[in-house]
Amino acid sequence: MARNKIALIGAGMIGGTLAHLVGMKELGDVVLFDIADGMPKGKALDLAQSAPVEGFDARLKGTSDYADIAGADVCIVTAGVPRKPGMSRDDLLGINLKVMKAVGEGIKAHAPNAFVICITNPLDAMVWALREFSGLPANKVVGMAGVLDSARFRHFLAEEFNVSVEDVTAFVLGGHGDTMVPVVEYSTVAGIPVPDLIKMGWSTQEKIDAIVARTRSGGGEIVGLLGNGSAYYAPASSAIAMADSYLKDKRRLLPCAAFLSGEYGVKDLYVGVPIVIGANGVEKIVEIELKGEAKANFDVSVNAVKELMDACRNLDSSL
Ligand code: TXD
Repeated sequence: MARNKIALIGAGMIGGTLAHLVGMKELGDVVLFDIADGMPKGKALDLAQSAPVEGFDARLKGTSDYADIAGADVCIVTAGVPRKPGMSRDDLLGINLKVMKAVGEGIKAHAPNAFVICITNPLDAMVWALREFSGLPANKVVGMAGVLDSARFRHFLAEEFNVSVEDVTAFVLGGHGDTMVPVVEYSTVAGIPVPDLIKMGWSTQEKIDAIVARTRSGGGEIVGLLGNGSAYYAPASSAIAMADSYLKDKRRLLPCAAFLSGEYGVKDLYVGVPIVIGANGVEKIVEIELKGEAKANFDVSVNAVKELMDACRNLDSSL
């Protein structure tokens, strides 16, 4: 059986880390695509030379030619530019929207059967635009944010409870921005909901509230500390978990930005919700009951995503 082929569109910090993980986990052969000329080739060569030491077999190719992604089983998109000082959100939106157009057309022409995972920010708008430009079915195009935001929440909760991260499950839903919704009621330690753990004296409401706030600004905290660029290890791991579930038909239930057609009362938008990922891509959108504050916060988050999409439509009349 031939190996899977994984195309990484954007060979920057996350792209390079993705390639490393694909190799180490022997998920398949890798194509690192970037508009920068030598850089993807250099990264591919460097990673290929780690293979004899680590003991993995994978072909790694760097390229600036979309023809090289032909027949990819999975495409993970990180292409774009980050926000620089003096740049408004709309400036960034305009630039990355053009990037999504080029990437969507490249995928449509060369890898129309791929499962596509978008990571580029602003995530919920970019994954929507990428699906529009690629014309792929909505079950084959998803956005990565929820797995990362939930991993941040899980890490902080595990530290607070002094238990293994393995036993902490948590959900962060909604858009990938300041309005994201960490859902405390559905977050557990080995099935014991966090509100019960508060009652059991494991923590206090104030401490959990502080963890929720820290989760929401988790990306910004890292940007501030790095001083240059944004997080890349945990984002790459998160996208790999999604690709792995697709390639191995694991049917994992993961929070991802998925196209909603009426679920959660939302239509024609990408929003972070729990989904099942299997061999057909998005196998199921899971509608959990959101109550009280979580529901109100989710609605605020959906409105923030809508505003971003309106801004995209104003920038590109074909959308
Ligand atoms: O949760 C999430 N979704 C995120 C999103 C978490 C962390 C970071 N998130 C976003 O991912 C971040 O705001 C960026 O939009 C992307 C990629 O982050 P990364 O840290 O990898 O950015 P880099 O290192 O700048 O890499 C981007 C690469 C760079 O090498 C450019 O040359 C390339 O994208 N690029 C392109 N490649 C292909 N085609 C086009 N048009 C193109 N334009 C730029």
